[in-house]
Amino acid sequence: MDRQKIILDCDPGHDDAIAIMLAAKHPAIDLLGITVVAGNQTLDKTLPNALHICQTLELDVPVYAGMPLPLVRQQVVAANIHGESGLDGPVFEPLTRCEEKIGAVQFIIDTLMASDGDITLVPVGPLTNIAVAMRAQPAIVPKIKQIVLMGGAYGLGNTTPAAEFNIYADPEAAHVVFSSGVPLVMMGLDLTNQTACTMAVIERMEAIGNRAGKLFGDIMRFTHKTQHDAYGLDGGPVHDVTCVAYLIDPTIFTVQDMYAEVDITGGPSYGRTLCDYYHVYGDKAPNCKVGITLDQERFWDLVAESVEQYS
Ligand SMILES: [Ca+2]
Repeated sequence: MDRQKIILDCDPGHDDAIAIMLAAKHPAIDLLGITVVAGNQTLDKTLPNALHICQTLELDVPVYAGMPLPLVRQQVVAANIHGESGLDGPVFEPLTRCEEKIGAVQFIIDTLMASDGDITLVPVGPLTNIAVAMRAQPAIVPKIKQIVLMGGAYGLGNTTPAAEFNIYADPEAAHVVFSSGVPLVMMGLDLTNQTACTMAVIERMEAIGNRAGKLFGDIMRFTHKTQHDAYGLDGGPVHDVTCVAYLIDPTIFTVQDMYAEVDITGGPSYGRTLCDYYHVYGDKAPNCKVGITLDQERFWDLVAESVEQYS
């Protein structure tokens, strides 16, 4: 099996933590680095959260600090879902891991420029780091194999009626990415809300009995409650995990080619991903594969297979 080289760009975040869990150990993935961005919480929280996850799981993957603020808009965070720390629930040991000396944007640029065009970017937070890297060094754009991102929706938003959180948190950055010409895969809420992590799933992962299973339980028991209270869901969806799972086994998913763009006009639909589901534009070629459905049983089997990789 060819291991797929990826950079995971995240804002941990409960589902981000599970995405790291898969990306770091699944044999199909070669995780080159974790770049962190502000999103679910401010960067001074998401960065230590990423380091805590790596320390707890004993991962030696490098972690890079990225952009602390969105490009244009006022900062918004998702404390209603992820708590004050951005990763409420687990109790961590004191932090001994440190971030790397160079920043996330520089790491993304350097790594892509030195590559043979075989690296996939997996952004599962606001797209600030990716957009800044593209603007700082446009020569990286044709080097990116593809971008598999969590964000947006062709249906309803979760932060405004129109917009999903990751895109709403930095619409201008998302616009840079969606209009870049890089092949995109968009796992939006329509797809990711099909991954509600029920108590049965939590108990299954905990029963594996290793450090990853325990962390999975500590994390998902918290979002089980917040997602139920906020959206009436049966459990917390592991939105971000779908991107990593898609790279491991795309046959679990159905996707549809669409033209997608981001509303940056600042009106009530600010931050909406407009997805041309019915190809009504006619003259705008699809730029994005948009996630539609997934096979839940095979998805959770894949997550369990990843949790089992840990000691
Ligand atoms: Ca995230």
